[in-house]
Amino acid sequence: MDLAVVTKYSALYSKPSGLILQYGTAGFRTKAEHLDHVMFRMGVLAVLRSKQTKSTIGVMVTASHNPEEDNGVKLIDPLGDMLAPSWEEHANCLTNADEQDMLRVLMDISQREAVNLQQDAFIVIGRDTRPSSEKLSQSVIDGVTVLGGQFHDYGLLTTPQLHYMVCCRNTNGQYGKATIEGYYQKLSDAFMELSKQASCIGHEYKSLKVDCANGIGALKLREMEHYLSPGLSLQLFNDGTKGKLNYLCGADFVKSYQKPPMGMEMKSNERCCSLDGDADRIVYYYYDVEGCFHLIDGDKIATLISSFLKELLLEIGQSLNIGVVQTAYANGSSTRYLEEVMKVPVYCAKTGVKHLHHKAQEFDIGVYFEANGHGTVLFSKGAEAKIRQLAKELEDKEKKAAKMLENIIDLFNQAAGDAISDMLVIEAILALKGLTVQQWDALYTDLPNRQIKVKVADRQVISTTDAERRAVTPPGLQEAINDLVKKYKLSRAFVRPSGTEDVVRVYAEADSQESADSLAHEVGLAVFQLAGGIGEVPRPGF
Ligand code: 16G
Ligand code: MG
Repeated sequence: MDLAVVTKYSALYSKPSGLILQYGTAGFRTKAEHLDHVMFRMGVLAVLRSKQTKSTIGVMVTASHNPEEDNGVKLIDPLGDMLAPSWEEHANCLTNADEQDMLRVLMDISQREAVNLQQDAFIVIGRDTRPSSEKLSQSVIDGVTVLGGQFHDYGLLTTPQLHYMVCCRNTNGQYGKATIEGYYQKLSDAFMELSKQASCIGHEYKSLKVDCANGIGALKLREMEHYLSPGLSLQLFNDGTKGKLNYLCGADFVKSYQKPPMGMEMKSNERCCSLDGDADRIVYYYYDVEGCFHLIDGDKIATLISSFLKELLLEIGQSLNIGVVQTAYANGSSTRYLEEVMKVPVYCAKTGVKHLHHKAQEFDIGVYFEANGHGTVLFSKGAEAKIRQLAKELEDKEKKAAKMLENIIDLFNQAAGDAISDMLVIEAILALKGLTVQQWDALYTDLPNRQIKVKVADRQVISTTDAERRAVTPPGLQEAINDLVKKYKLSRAFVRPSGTEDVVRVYAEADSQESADSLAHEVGLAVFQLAGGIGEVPRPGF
């Protein structure tokens, strides 16, 4: 490796002075024009990680649900999962190093991680549809090649598709073929097999309206459509031909504002869903006959999926342990329903997919979803082998159930939560159980809730414990929250510093919307007073 060349190239991607970025819950994210040096350096870092693990590493260029002008990057580890925390630290050091220190930091990381610089490296790259993404992914490629890494540029991909490719490449194709056709084939085969089991698929299960957030999901669903025919026909909205990415549409918009996306034609009781800008999140919704909007979020998706899995496990007589992982944002009604009605154990993890994913790996079958629609199901190696064996050995009804479970294993993207794969699982389950969207929604009623943001001088003065459900600092804040919560019925509230925005997030739920709004406001005021608030605390509902 010629270090002089690294220095020379690095200078072409000079870091804007004073810019400090953090590898947050989902990688680096900021305005696209500030990211050139980050991309180059993440290309370099991916090569080091690949040399160290002797595996293919992924680099995804996307800022997910953020505005079109933003961009971002994240690295994907060998099993298709998120980058290991110690390497997130390396990513911070390398990205924030001044130009003259960049090479020293690079060598320091190599030494600390015992990277053999002579080892081969292979990187796969994907990008979303943002206008800035193509150029930025070229900067990643420059970073990869300057350190002598080999690469394959998949071009436009959803984030979960790149996770899938990395997983396939590092498991010798056992997980699937590392091509876009391989991905479509694997998912659609499993979906079609499942659909065949639905005794009489009514017309309502054959079509679905999808809001694609004007993003990559639209392109990829168009490509996939014919693989799903005649099982499911998709009507795509916000497909990127007219509107702006994530603008007044997409899963984040629908979940945050509890309204339908712009540009969607919805008739009452019609099942609709929204993906986010990189298609790793999904929420469902419908209008009832009175014109009232109903959101079906990640919590209800987890409930539908885990109840279906539990039924199948009962049929095949297996006591594989199943656990559901949520975050503090999960609606209290969903947790109660899962624990008390469905009798499945529920665990709470910190916000951010990697924390849920990690926890879900502890079970034979780990179902994880954030309320915002990120999630998937993980099957342990043992559980998967057992199910595949039973699908061969069992007979009649039991065989059918085991085969369905086998198809479900193949239909989930176990490398990462995937809106396309989740959508197909949900569609299959609804058809198999003959459930309408209203019946699904009626499993339980969400407790009214409210989220607000409070600006403070330094959000890091807030630290939390117990999976973000209790504040440790500043002193007195948790006591204040406890006193406020006592004033309302069925109430709960917590605060946490955001991992993606310079704000403190406040969540409150209670027996009525007025109470939830008022509790959120009061907790916001406590944060403002005790944590150095700036500006004003939003007053929801007024
Ligand atoms: C990121 C996370 C998401 C989390 C959100 C929280 C991934 C892929 N994405 O988008 O899981 O819900 O951050 O944002 O991990 P916040 O910290 O600003 O509330
Ligand atoms: Mg996303």
